[in-house]
Amino acid sequence: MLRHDRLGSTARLLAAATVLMGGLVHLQLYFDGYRNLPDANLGRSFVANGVASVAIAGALVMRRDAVVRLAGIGLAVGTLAAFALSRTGDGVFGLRETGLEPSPQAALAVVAELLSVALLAATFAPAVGGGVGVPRLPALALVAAVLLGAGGSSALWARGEGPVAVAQTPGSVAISGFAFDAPALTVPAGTTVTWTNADAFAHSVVAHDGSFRSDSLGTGASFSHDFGSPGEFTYLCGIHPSMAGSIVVTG
Ligand SMILES: [Cu+2]
Repeated sequence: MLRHDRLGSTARLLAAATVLMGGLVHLQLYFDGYRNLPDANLGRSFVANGVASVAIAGALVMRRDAVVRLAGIGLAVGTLAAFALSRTGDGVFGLRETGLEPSPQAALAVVAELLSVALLAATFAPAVGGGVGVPRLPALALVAAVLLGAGGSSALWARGEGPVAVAQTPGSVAISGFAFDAPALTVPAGTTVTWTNADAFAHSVVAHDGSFRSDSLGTGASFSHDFGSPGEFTYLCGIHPSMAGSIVVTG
């Protein structure tokens, strides 16, 4: 019986760590750039995820109640659903990412949420048990949880590259803060326009008329297109469709 309690407590404390980790990744992404997305609901949802995660992680450490464990499962499942949604169609709240971008945050969060679901679901198995209140032996697990959360988040924050300097030359558009810094650029025919991503997040450049389309541009990457004939060319970011710009080519 005691053994079951310890198993359950350990699973619960490890789940506290993975729930915390998932929340910290969301907060880090928010402060690192997602707060700049035009749709404020995206930033709000990331902050809400972070706050809920910290609260549930704390409750998981202190309480064995089934309702807390169910809340943890609900949060993790909801986060995974939102993650899947952000990879399909129009995405969520103006955010449309691909695969496991941004790296490594996306992969970290997915693993953390999957582990949270698995560990918390396990506490409902009779062979594992829900665990006792605040256990003594798994205090080690608690320390490990805090260290994992703190270490992982500080590593995430430490790796953020500084802003990339982009020279303001004619025919250049810097991408920073989830925006094209020259959203309406006028150039003479024959100009080569170069977009450079100065953001910590991948972006792309996609013409509405299909005349040009970049790959996903990582930090510091650039894309150029020759504008030979006059006209107005509107474009957007293929990853964050709310980012838009236009090039007016004069004759
Ligand atoms: Cu973008």
